[in-house]
Amino acid sequence: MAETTTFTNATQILEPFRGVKKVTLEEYFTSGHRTCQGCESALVMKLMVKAAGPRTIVLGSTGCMYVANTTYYTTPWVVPWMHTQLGSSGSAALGTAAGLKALMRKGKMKAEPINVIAFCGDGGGADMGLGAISATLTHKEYNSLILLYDNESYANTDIQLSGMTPYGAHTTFSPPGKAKRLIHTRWKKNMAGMMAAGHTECRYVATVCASYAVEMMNKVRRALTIGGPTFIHSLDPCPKGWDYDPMLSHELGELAVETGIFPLYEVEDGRVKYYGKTKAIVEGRARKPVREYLLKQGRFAHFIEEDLAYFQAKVNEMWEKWEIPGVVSFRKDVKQTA
Ligand SMILES: Cc1ncc(C[n+]2csc(CCOP(=O)(O)OP(=O)(O)O)c2C)c(N)n1
Ligand code: SF4
Ligand SMILES: [Mg+2]
Repeated sequence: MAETTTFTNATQILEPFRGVKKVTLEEYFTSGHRTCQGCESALVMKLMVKAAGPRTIVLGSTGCMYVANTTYYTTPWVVPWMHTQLGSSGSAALGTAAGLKALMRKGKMKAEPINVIAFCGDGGGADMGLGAISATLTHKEYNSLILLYDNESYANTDIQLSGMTPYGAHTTFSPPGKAKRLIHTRWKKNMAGMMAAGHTECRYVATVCASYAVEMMNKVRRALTIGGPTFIHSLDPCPKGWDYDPMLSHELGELAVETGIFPLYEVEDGRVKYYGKTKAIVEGRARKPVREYLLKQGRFAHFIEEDLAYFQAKVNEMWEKWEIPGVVSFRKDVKQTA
């Protein structure tokens, strides 16, 4: 029987990669998947587990990153991987982290820090599994990372709209028609801001985009080493659901950031830090017009000038009116604070 050891919240030591040449060569998500050409979510899986390294358990809720990645006899996962129910990434992360800790405490396995990462799609994470993720983020005694890969639809079941689908987008649940041009008129949830604002003991929340691969991997490394439960929201262009040429995936990720639609930031111990192109925007660089991003995608092909203007005004509001631009939408009541 293994030795009994007191096991606290120790984490692995994963230093940030100082540039692309310093990134490790080993891959833990390799060939054998069947995602679409240009699928950014697949790239996110690859980068996520590359950053985490071999002593990692990955748990994945139902969705493209489960179904396309685990067709019988072909799996790209090199590390241990487990499927969990669509709304259960939070429960799976917490249960696995707690189980490992208990086994180590009882001496039934070697005491060592093992990364626990649970990923979920926007449907599984921001809609169905929100409660379980929220609970996990309050359990500071267990180390885990929940990574929400956001392709902005229930993609695996043929592109139904989710609470993360952008305003006005054409999905199979919101086809534009003659009588009604826009079926989906809800604004997208602010997941990372919500997680950071509502879980004050969660030490690390970040937004990432795989178009900025090294930065993305370094945010994963920070999330895995700070201790306790952490959350990352990744925006992933999806050629099938967003309806564009797969070669544009990287460019669309950049445009989402450069237009200010998807801000890149991290909240560490309650402190907000913008990074990359978002930091430049905060420091005064002009945002690109949202039309440069929207009109490259077939899901917005039915937009008229009025729709583009509404979308632009909402993004402007996020940058010009929010208490913490791009992060926290509350505003102080001027009368009370004056
Ligand atoms: C409880 C439950 N309801 C419905 C389904 C059917 N289903 C499987 S994958 C999926 C889409 C999930 O969307 P998302 O989480 O955004 O992941 P994506 O497919 O976009 O990668 C749905 C609805 C299911 N597996 N379980
Ligand atoms: S539908 Fe989108 S998320 Fe799913 S495998 Fe294809 S590109 Fe990836
Ligand atoms: Mg999705």
